[in-house]
Amino acid sequence: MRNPFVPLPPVYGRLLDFKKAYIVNGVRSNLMNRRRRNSALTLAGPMTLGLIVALSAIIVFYQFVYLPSAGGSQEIPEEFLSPPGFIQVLIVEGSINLDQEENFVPREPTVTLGVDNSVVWLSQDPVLHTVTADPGSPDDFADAASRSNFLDIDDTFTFVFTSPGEYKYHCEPHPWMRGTIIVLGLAGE
Ligand SMILES: [Cu+2]
Repeated sequence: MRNPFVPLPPVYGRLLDFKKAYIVNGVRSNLMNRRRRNSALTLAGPMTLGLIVALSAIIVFYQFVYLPSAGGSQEIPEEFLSPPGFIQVLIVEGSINLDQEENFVPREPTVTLGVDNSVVWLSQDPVLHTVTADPGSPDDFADAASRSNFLDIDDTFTFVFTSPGEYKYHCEPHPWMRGTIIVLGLAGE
């Protein structure tokens, strides 16, 4: 054992100072690393929140500002939405009979936008029937003329067509019952 009262040779003392400095610096750099890591962590929360807010803003802008203005040129004219006239299609009695030629009457009427593009189906049959858009129909018609669009006797279903085209439909429980509405633009195309 070294006698503690004997002073250390100068070289050994310097060596200890070096060790101390090394340890102190090591602790200091560890602390700094931890501080850096902590500040990175405290930033993560607000940055995620900011990202979510920014994404929401973009979605809201796209849906409520960009889309309506992009579709603005295709705004539906008032006379298309509430035309003066309408066409009636009857679902006649006995429509479920396979050998009965008439079910949707008239089977293929032509309507004109702004004139009579409102179509009213009226059931005269005590059997439930549907007016169901064929697959691939435009969304507005497909949504309204759904698979569950059941009509009992004296029930009506009205749909206002707002763009030209051929709209095919059928009866869900009796798929041999088929009809088409031909919608013309004002210019007759
Ligand atoms: Cu039917």
